[in-house]
Amino acid sequence: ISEDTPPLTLDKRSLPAVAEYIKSGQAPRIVAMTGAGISTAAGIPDFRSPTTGLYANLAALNLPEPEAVFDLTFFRQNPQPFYVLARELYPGTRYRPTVSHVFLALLARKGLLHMLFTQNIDCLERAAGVPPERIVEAHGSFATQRCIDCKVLFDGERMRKFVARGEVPRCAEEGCGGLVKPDIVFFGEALPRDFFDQMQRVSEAGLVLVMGTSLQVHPFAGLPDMADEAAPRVLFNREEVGSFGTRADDVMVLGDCDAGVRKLADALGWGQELEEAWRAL
Ligand code: CNA
Repeated sequence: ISEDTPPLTLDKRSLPAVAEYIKSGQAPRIVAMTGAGISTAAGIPDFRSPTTGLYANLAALNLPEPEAVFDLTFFRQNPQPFYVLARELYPGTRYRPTVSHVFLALLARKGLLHMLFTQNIDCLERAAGVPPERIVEAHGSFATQRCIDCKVLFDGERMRKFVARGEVPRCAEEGCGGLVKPDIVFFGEALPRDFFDQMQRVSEAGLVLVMGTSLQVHPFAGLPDMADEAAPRVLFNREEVGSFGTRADDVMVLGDCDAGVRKLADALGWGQELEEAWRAL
């Protein structure tokens, strides 16, 4: 679209116009899609930012390529690098939700969050107070784990101890001894059923917020395109991604996502509430 193309739904392609649209009550169903970029301010590196990214840090582990850490064939041969990462990211250990996470929790508290699709495995959405029934963990989570051979579930408390010690757990079933892996989606593995069951929520959205993702991993990357043409889509990211900029109501807020989210919260008159909720965590 060119600059002269008029928006279909918004008054203008701007953040204040998005705030007005939300305040008017025309967007009661907000669907958010998030990625590693909303957690970098918490201290968890993302995958693809050149020098600070997780892939760059994983170089120290002598992986054939960084993606190998989430590759099942590699995991069978050498599960240790994954467990180094698991120890680092394990929920409830070291990281605190960001302003962006808290904003999503605020949307939920105000009854505006229809669904949040996250690619993250750090569980910071839950920690921020987004109700679990409003979250689709598209790439799985550390909540459960099982043997990669016999698929029998492995006890959560025992798992926590193994991870804390940096040890690789093995299946406790008689005669199995297979490697145990958290139910995090590795490359080539199917996404959780919940993702496909909830996908239709995107087409029901009156507003779509995409935050901190490079939109390079499929099928997640296709979600923003499932939105109705009349539903404005807002991108909070350091860079342009996906098909943003091709629709009449696409608004791009480039830069740090916490900064963009704070601007939206201010325009909504929620600025103070957001800061207080974030500090109270
Ligand atoms: P990615 O491919 O690393 O992309 C991150 C995107 O966020 C990039 O476009 C960055 O420019 C952008 N970005 C980074 N920091 C900020 C910031 N502060 N403000 C605004 N934008 C920022 O990550 P994706 O999530 O898109 O890739 C999908 C993978 C990464 C998923 O499978 C995740 O499981 C996986 N991952 C998750 C975590 C986590 O759980 N926190 C961390 C690292 C990777």
